[in-house]
Amino acid sequence: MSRLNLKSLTTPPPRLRIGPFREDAFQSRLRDKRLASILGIALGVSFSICFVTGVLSHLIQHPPSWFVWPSRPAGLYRITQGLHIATGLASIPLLFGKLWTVYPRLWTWPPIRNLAHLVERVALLPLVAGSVFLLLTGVGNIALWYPWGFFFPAGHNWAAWVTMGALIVHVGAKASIVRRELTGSGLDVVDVPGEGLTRRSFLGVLAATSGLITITTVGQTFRPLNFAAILAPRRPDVGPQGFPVNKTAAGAGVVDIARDASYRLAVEGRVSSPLSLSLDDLRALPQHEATLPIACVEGWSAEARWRGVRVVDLLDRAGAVAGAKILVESMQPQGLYKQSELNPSHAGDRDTLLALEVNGEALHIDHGFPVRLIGPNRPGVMQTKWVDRLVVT
Ligand SMILES: Nc1nc2c(c(=O)[nH]1)N[C@H]1C(S)=C(S)[C@@H](COP(=O)(O)O)O[C@H]1N2
Ligand SMILES: [Mo]
Repeated sequence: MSRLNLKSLTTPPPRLRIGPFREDAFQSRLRDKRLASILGIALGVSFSICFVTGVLSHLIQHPPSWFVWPSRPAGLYRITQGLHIATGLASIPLLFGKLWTVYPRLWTWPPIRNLAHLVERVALLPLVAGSVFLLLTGVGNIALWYPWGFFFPAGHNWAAWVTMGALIVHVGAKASIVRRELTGSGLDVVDVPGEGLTRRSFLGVLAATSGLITITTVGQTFRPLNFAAILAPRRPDVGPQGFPVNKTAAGAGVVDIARDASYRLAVEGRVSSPLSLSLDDLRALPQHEATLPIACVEGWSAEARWRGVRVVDLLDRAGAVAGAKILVESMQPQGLYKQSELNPSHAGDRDTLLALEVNGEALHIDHGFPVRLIGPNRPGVMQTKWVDRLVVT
């Protein structure tokens, strides 16, 4: 093929050589395959950790029949969800850097070379849109800011599967380029000669930005960095009785019923002798203490010393069928989180309590007075407050 022909195949016709199609439209020497490969690997790792921990959190809250989340180790969910939020936040600068590096390639000529190229390019739409959507809605959610009309967990989960599908196509299409770019000289960031920011500095700025975001937020769950958590939406040590509240008693509409002296805890369903216990009855039962964290899905966690009645003791007393699932219901009249489920592992754990006290005081009403559920290795959203009924199912 003559030089002329080759040129006419890889550049647009003259009348289209405008805007981003101009030959000199993108001049930065930074936008090369090597930088794109390094950022691609970093994002691949952070997105994968974020995806696996996110799917895990979803399975724990909506368990299909084949999935059983154990009650031990007690702090495992605190770690997996901490990682979910931390990797998501750290991905933000990396994604911006990656999009800046590769977007000139949107204007390559010819737009479509063959079927594989078409598939690869079509997959970019869900990949880029999905990634931006996931990081934006994630940040919105941890800031309790919902400027959208859909239910966050469902939309976020659905987008994650689409994005990861597109990511697999993308990795398949780019694997050989990445291998070529990064083998031989390994991961060493050799710079192309010329002026302006070097590749090494550009990566350094992105890494530093990700690191700064991590250091100023991860203290919301990682205690040693608590002092630096200036960007965390929640301070784990700020709130009544020294830890945060997501849903207040007023917000849940339970202020009056929670304080009503005629309070009774019912234990019913598949039991031989249903129970109806007043607060004094509960206080008269054997009390047990456990130090357990509230690990909110939004990424903050706070440990406290809880004291109350073991759920397993109440189930024994009521003669509940063995190995059953337990529905934990609150007095809250409506809302998605007014009840939660205890699988047999959680129901049978000796540290799963109906707590009456925290850190040596009666529960604050915003922490669930008169009675709240607290158990090891559960998402915060399943630590139901203002409990008035256990149903053995
Ligand atoms: N009844 C009820 N219990 C609830 C909630 C709720 O909205 N209603 N929110 C949950 C969430 S999302 C969290 S993180 C924890 C927070 O507990 P705390 O306010 O004691 O820190 O309570 C959980 N228990
Ligand atoms: Mo939560």
